[in-house]
Amino acid sequence: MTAPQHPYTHPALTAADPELAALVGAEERLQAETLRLIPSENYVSAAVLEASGTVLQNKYSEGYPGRRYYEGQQNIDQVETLAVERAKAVFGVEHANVQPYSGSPANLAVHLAFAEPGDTVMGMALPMGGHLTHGWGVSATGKWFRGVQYGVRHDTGLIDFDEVRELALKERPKVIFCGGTALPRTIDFAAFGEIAREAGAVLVADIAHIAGLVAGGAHPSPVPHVDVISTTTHKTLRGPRGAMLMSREEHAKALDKAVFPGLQGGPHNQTTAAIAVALREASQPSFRDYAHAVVANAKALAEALLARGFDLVSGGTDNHLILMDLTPKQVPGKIAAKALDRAGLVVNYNTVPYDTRKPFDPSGIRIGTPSLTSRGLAPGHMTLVADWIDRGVAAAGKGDEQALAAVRAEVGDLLGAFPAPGLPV
Ligand code: DSN
Repeated sequence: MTAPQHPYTHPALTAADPELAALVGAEERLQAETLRLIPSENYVSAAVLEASGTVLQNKYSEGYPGRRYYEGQQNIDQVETLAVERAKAVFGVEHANVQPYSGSPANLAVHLAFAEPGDTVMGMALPMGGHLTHGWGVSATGKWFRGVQYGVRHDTGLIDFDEVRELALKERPKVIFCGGTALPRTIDFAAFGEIAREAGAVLVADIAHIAGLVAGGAHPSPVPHVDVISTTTHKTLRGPRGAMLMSREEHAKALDKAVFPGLQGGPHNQTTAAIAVALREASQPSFRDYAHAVVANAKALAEALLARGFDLVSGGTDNHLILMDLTPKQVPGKIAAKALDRAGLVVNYNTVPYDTRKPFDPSGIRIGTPSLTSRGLAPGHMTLVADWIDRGVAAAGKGDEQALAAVRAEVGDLLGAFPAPGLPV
C-alpha cells in the first residue's frame, strides 16, 4: 500500500504509519489555517521542534549532571548543563532545575520540598484565575495538603492584598503561590513578598503564563521578591512542553531532591535539549521585541473588544491574556467557544470570577496573543480580530453558520500572508 500523499514532509513516519502521519499533517494544516487565541499556546520554532525529536530521547539519565545512575552521559550532561546555565542567565537566578516533566509535577515538587502532607498551602482559587496545582480541592495538592484560597475583588477583578494578608496571617501556610492561568493583570510580586515574609511562608511565583514576558522584559521579574519560581516552558516562553524550577542557592537541594528522586525518574533529555534551544532564542534581542509585541497586541485587542461592548474581567489587560465575560452578550462561553472554533478562531471557554455557571459550561472565554504574535500579526490587525470575535459571538447567539463560515474565510485569507513558525508550509 502506498502512503497517502499530502504536502507535509515526515517521510519515515508517512512510510511506517500513514494513518498517524495523516493526523499529524491534519494538525499542521489546522495550526496553519486557524487563528490560535488560547493564551497558553504558541508556535515553537523549527529548531525547538527538531531538538525535541532527536535521539536524545533514547537515553536514560536519572540524577543530575556529573551525578548520574547510568553511564554514557558524555553528551547528555552537557545538554542539561547548557539548559541550566541558559535558564540562570535568562532569568537571573542562582539555581535552575530543568527536569520537571510539566507544570503540574513542578508544582507538586514544590509541595514536596517545602511542606508535609496535611500542611496548609495557599494559592489563588481556580475559578478566580488560579491553577489547580496551587492547592485546589480536586488536585493532589488540595487532597494531600490543606489548601486555603484567595481570590479577586468582585468590583474590580483585581487581587485584594488586604484579603491575602489577612488569610496568610490567620492560616500561616507553609507555602504561598502567586500567579495563575487566567490573570490579565501584572502580578505584584513585591506585595506578595512582603506578605509571605510576614507570614513566614515560602513564596512561589508560578510564572508559567508569563515566563516569556518576564524573559523579554515585558513583565516585572519575580526574582527579587520570591523564594521559588515555577514555570512551564511552552507558553509565552515558546519552548517545548516541559517545566523548570528556579531559586536562590539556599533552596537548590530541596528542589532538586523533590524532583528526583522525590517525584520523577529519568528526565526527558530531548525536551531538555529543546528547552536549551528555546532559552537561547529567548536571550536574543528579537525575543524582547516579540515579548513586547505580545503585550501591545493584547492591549490593542482589549481596546477593540471594549469598543464593541465586551465585558473584560478587570477592564482590560497588562499582559498576553484577556478574560471575557459573555453574560451581557447572553451567549454562554462554551457555545461561543465552539462557534468561534467553527469560524477559525480557537479559544477556550473559561469561568470568570464569581461565575454563576458551572466550570464545564461557564460564562466566559479566555483569549491571548502569543501565537498570533509569533506569526507576525501587529496591533493594526487587532481591530480585525476583535471584529471577527464580535461577529462570531453574535452568530453563536443566532446559530448563524453562514456568518461563521464567512469569518473563517476571512481568517484564512489573512493568515495566508503570515506563515506560522515551525510548520512545514
Ligand atoms: N492548562 C494551562 C492553561 O491553559 O493555562 C494551565 O494548566
